Amino acid sequence: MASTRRTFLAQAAAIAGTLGIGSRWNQAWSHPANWGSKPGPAKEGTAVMTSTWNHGMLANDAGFQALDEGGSALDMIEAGARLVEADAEGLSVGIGGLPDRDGHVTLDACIMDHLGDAGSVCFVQNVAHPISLARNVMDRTPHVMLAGAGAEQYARELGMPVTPLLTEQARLAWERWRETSNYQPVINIENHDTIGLLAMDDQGRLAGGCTTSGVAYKMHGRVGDSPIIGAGLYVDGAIGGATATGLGEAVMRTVGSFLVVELMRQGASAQEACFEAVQRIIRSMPTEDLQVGYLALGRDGQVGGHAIHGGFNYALHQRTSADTPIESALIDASHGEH
Ligand code: SD4
Repeated sequence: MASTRRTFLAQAAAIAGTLGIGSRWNQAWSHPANWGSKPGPAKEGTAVMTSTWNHGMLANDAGFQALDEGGSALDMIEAGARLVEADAEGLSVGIGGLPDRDGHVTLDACIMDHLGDAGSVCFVQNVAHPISLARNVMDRTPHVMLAGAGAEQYARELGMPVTPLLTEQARLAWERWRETSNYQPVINIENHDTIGLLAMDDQGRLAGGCTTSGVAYKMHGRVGDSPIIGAGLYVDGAIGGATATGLGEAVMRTVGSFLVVELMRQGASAQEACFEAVQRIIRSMPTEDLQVGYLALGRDGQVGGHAIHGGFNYALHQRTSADTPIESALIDASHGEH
């Protein structure tokens, strides 16, 4: 890659200051009048990419590489997601993802651009790169979403490899789980199933994507928030984008990513909007045993993230002008730590 890169690992408090986030949100969410104006226009040449969890660092690297090779924000998203989907060691997302309770790896993914175009696949098996399948649904079909066998059939028609995705490591983990068969999804930094990605390219075009193997040991046929436009992902080119990770049922019930973007439209910062969307969940259901984290990118390049509980982080790569190197950070967005 042409740019030199400086990598910082930082705690939220330190980094939030340098990124200009996290100062007013804790009062502001309940006082919309205090919110600032909605995101201003992007500055030319200031690309940003942010992705959930530790694997977001490598995804963002791949995204910036795609950008350097002449790609758009959509290409950044697809490249970042594909990298994580291809990682057979990680027990989440794409190859190596943990199966459902019957031992089937079933994947969900979606992608959306600044024009509001969107593509999605859900409950798809044997396709290692559901993000690319979702992009093909967006680019080449009259539909937004394909499910299950139909999505797999479309992958075959496109000439994509169709092959079983259950690795030996994931099969052994499933065998161990079957000794108790206790469905209790624990979602935190060490243990999650998804990557959500948001990017803005140097022309200020926004895009987002989300790809997952879904919560481990779910019922066969269960689909979470990740492929649902408005729940696991939403992008409005004039305002910003948002993505979710965590227990999809809570995100779907509150249409979380759409909510985050609509709050930004009303003037909330990316950080304030994520905070308020988390409060909606806390106010509407018991949350002791469930985790949800939101990540948002405003059209002005500001990034925010917030979660119900500790143990949520995201990676942020940004270039402040066309000539500056990419700065990379891994940000702890745990509840109460901003
Ligand atoms: C789902 N939202 O299927 C996904 C799971 C997830 O980290 O994000 N896990 O509900």
